[in-house]
Amino acid sequence: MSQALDEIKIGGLGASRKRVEDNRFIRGKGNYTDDITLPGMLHMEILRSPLAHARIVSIDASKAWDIPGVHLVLTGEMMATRNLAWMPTLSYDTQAVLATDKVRFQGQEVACVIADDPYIAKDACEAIEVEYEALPVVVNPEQAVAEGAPVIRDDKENQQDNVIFDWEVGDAAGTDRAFEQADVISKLKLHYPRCHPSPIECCASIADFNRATSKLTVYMTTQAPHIIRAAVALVAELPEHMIRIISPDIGGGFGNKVPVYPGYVCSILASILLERPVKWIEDKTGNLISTGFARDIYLDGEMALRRDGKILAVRMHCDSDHGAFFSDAQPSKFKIGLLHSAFAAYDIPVAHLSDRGTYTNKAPGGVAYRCSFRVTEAMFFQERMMQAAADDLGMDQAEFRRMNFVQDDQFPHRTPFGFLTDSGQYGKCLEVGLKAIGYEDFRRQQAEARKRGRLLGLGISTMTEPLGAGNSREYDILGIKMFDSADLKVHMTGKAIVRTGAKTQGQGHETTWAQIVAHELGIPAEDIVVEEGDTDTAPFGMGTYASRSTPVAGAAVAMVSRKIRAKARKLAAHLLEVSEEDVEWELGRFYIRSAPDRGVTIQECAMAAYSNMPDGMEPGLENTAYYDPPNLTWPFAVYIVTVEVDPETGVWDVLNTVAVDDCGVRINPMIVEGQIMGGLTEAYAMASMQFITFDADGNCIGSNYMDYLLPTAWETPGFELHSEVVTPCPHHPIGAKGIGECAAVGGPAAFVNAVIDALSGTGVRNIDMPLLPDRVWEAITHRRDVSGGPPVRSDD
Ligand code: MCN
Ligand code: CUN
Repeated sequence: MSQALDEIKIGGLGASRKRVEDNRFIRGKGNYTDDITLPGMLHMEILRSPLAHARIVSIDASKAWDIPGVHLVLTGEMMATRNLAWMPTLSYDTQAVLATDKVRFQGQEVACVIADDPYIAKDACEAIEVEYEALPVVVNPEQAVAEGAPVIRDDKENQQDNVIFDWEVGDAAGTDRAFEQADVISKLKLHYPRCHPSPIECCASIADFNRATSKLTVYMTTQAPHIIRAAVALVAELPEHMIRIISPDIGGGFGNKVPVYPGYVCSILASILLERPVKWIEDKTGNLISTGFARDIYLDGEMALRRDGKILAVRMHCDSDHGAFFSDAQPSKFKIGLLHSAFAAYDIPVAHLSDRGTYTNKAPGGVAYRCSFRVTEAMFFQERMMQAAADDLGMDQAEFRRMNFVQDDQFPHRTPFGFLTDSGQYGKCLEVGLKAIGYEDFRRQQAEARKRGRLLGLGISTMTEPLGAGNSREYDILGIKMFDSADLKVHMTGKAIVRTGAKTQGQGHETTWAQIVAHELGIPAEDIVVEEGDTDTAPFGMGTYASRSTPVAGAAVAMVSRKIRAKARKLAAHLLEVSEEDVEWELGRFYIRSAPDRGVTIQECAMAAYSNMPDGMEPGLENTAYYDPPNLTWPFAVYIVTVEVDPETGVWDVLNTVAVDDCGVRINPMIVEGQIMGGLTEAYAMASMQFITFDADGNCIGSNYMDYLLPTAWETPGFELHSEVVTPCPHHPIGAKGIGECAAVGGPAAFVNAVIDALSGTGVRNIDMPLLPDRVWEAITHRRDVSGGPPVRSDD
């Protein structure tokens, strides 16, 4: 006589529940950092370096101090007296907070002014006189390692050149042997240009130090509030319990808001010195010119192939450009992010990968942008290489991938670089994608069109991404293990609040975490409020990036709900006057096994926890779970794009885009689709229009939205999404895998592959992103690759 609730109706697992956070966002009632005004608040602006590399001869701030309304001018010299001129980065490097000796990239922070309003502060910045002595500039890895290159990081005692690291992974000797056996060796060289996450809201902080209570409260746009609290405690030597970091609503993060930036540190010090709240709101140029960039990597690789299409080995070398400071947020053990996740979906016996990281006179790069560390570069190279190899073999693109996939019965599978993948149905995803795009038909149309001089192309890309960093055996940041947490309090009326160590920036956690609790406890999702981002109330967690929230914090939400259910079962047994073993559970209700119509709801159990608990039981119904995942989750996706290229102009239009994503069990299918569409939009932008480049003097080109292009709904093509392949994650409590970045990771190669496919027969193997019409036109007209670095737009 089951009275089980309908999970979808209560907003549980699989419900496309409307995003609860949108209630305030679409009414303009969001609470972003810039919406917050504190009594007595002052405003901070930053003076940035106009030069990319220069010695600082002198800084004279006297005119700035004289401007009425100016309260403080901070320079590197003053920071140094408090040991704050430099700060440690998340990758065991150091980064200048305010320059003392040299400036090392255009836009570097040189001084700060704190004033009554931001306009006075900005004017005062302009009144600061800085004398620079220009130095030779390095703008790419090749220049960085050239004979006689200036040493950018001469501040570091043992740094005699511009090399940050030389990292390798895999089996070099085994790979050499496999290459000797190859029938065909396919080669590919490409550049993944610098991109910028460019969230609509820039970085911001309001530091509020209260001398009377000794408490420092900082409102800020961070994706990882607890990491910031730890960093402030360690760097500024303030007691951790006296620091409260609050991330209010965030207007997009995309990885840009993971690192610690000088603006945060300066606003904190200014507030301590002035004993007043200090607000810093970064402007768009400041954001584009100085905060964490992504990619900027030269990839050079080759694949050893047997004539029948079997891949025997892969060899890859990368030169990655990290800018002036190595400030990647990445697991400490992996110097190249997770670039070695490349080729995880293919059954490749042996491989070797090396990467040399270099300093250049550019803003610190290497931060991930909608990417688990450097997975995007890995998947891009992988799928471009797969296409080139199939072409060299004269094999069908789909067939070549299909035959080399890790097959469904090969899991768990050890990848050539040592990851353990645990589940997937790669072949099935590909079949669904091919059917949806009408593969055979399109190939026929393509051949027909070719006869009439029209260039049609089809690009396939697949990706499997290691999401959910990560199990504490392998993953840490600065030694701190990468688990996450959830805290659940069920009130006496059966309503509840859940808090996690993650921090949503638009992903919809306020909606989806409630759905996990609803699924586990039968409490309707609308009765559960989700709160994140306040270190005084949220349990410790490593924050939201690398699509780790569902795999780690989301798992913790399920686990804490189960702890609550275990206690509720005891309460139910007490209320029903039977022993616990006689109690059965169905969604939202316990009942007596032998008398199913006698039962109590989860809400009745909650009331009993406050009013009628058994003797000896601790009152209340709340708990916390810390979750250390046994492995990463491995979502898989196939993206297929068809295009038409205009041979006269190089302009290309997307005809169709098909996405088949398998992220295991979907908590909220609508939110998952939103994530995929957003990711595909960014993928299209990277492939077609976005790059940030630098001229020979290190001037940043792309520091405004006239040069750095964001696609609007007008330019963005439509996407057809498929959700029929579901391979639950075997170790995640509800079988979910991450999804937040998949389409941005796997998408770019599909667009590029489609354009290259349209040019087949011309001998063109590569055009580097972005595939601007002039580059495509150049490739068509001169029948040559257009690769080897970013396009430089300059006036000469
Ligand atoms: N989800 C689901 N079912 C799954 C997997 C996820 O319903 N099987 C839901 C989640 O519950 C969550 C959303 O989809 O509401 C994304 O979940 P997840 O894949 O766990 O990713 P995170 O929440 O950790 O988000 C991080 C990821 C990253 S790293 C970047 S960068 C990015 C992205 O999310 N930045 C974003 N998507 C973004 N979307 C918006 N709107 N804004 C950003 O800044
Ligand atoms: Cu990788 S950009 Mo997201 O990890 O915040």
